[in-house]
Amino acid sequence: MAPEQERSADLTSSVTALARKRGALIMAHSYQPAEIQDAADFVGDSLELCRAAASAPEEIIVLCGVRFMAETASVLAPRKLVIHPVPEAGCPLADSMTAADMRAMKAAFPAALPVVYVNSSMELKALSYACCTSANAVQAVESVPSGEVIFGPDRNLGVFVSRRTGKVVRVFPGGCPPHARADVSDLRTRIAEWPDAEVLVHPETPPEAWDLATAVLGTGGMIRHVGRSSATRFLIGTEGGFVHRLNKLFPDKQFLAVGRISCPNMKKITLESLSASLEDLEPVVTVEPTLARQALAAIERMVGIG
Ligand code: CIZ
Repeated sequence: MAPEQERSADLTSSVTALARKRGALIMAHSYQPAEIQDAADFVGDSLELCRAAASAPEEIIVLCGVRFMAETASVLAPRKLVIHPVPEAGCPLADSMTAADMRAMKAAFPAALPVVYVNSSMELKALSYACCTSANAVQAVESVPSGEVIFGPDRNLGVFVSRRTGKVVRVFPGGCPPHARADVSDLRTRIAEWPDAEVLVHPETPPEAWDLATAVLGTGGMIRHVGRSSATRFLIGTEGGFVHRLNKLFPDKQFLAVGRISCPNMKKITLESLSASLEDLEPVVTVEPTLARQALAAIERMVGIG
């Protein structure tokens, strides 16, 4: 084993031993670096992380992802200690729509009920009827008891949802910078190189990428699609870290990340910062209790859908 690999393996063993000593559950988003996914007890998308955080017996959750994920887990599991190892790991998409933007849209479209992507601030969730993830955005919008919906912050996901529901969807023009700038020419090149491959792209990518795809899916949907498919090669148009999860789940199939989609915030947590968090049981995520109460109904709707 190369010295760097040996060091990483030692650190992973000490992180998992420390987690057991503390009675902590390490949860990682599917976009986290490979070594964080390998150290985690549970890896999943936002919806799976929320559900697991709420139902896990552990009192301490160390959430390796971006900040809104840890905040959402903390609202769903208010009696647990939720730790987010690197508080600066935020989400520009979540920051792209403010509460003032939402109030302005509500004033402009008074008959519309808001549905917000989970990649949003707690203030936005508190102003919304329901939250959703890419796994249940279509069902969440369909479940709203109005014919008109405000959708934010992700424009591409909003357009995707509006094409697949019978609702009038008022879409806020925000975006995930790495997904919105996906390199569609790279996608075309890889399709020419692997003509037999199925092409799976995320709905946060631009519609030109959807036009080249076999299916447009969130990461949970991609996993289910690969599990059912007889294809052996897949081009994956979402954050590159996800391919590690696919390789582990489906060792007999081949995956290639396409579109050069890389989220710098998802790469901020390291084995060292995870270890320090377990040692000190910090930094703890807190959400102001009144705000948490106001956001809970929208978050619970999300967890109950799909
Ligand atoms: O829902 C999530 O966790 C995100 C950010 C993407 C996906 O499709 O899993």
